[in-house]
Amino acid sequence: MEVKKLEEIATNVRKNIIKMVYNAKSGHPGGSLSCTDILVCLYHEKMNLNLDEMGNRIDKFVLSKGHASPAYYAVLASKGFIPEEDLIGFRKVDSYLEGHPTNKINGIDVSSGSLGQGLSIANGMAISKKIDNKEGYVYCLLGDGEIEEGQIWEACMTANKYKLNNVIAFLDYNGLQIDGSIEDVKSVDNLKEKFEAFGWNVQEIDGHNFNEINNSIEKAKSSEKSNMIIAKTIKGKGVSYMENSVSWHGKAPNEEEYNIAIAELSK
Ligand SMILES: Cc1ncc(C[n+]2csc(CCOP(=O)(O)OP(=O)(O)O)c2C)c(N)n1
Repeated sequence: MEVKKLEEIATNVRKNIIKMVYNAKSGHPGGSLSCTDILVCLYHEKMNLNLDEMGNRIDKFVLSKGHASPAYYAVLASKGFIPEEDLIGFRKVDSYLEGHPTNKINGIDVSSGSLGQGLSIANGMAISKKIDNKEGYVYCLLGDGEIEEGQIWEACMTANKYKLNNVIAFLDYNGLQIDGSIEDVKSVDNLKEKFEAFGWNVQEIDGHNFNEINNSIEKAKSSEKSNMIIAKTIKGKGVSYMENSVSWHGKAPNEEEYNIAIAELSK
């Protein structure tokens, strides 16, 4: 697909993120907007979403940073897993689109939201594929604040032990956490060297550049090791007053802010 088309899809996803969070009066816009381009590239360009003879999806995806559910739901809607008109029910009591993803939703295999667990689940899926000699990859999206959880590093050791070269993880490296920068909360510096020391193949890319996202996945597929793609991103990407601002981690825009956001994304 042409980059221009992917960008159009991503812009529509970003508008839906803003609409969902505004309508719910709660949710996480910043970290949803930062990972939008990665999700769009995965679902519209790279993942094999067909089912195998046992009814399992060939490529799997785990949203470990489950609070980015608005981005996930909007991308699933853009692929037809969820009716787009259902998005407006996000976080409402009578809607199935809960604040964090559940595996009751069409297209979602893993419930998430408690940070730190997704990579371990992805490993399990990848080991299962190896045992059954199944094709396909397990993609996992992590937050940079999330990797301050110890379980992530245990999962890195596990993936290396079992030589899980069918795991392709993305780190949404936006530099911000829930209430400060990742450096201030618990510094995770020298990330490339850290993941390499855990036995992973590591790439560093611009997480808003579709060509770089695309190429990094192709390179990962030819690696003998588990893959960590450190994607430099901007928290709140696409909405000027949300960009690089920790205050938009988990807050809904008011009516005026909503109108500005939609106008900016419509330019
Ligand atoms: C185990 C656990 N502890 C705390 C939280 C609360 N929490 C939600 S989002 C978040 C910050 C995550 O930061 P990051 O992974 O960088 O997310 P992003 O900036 O990409 O939104 C925290 C601490 C949680 N969901 N799970």
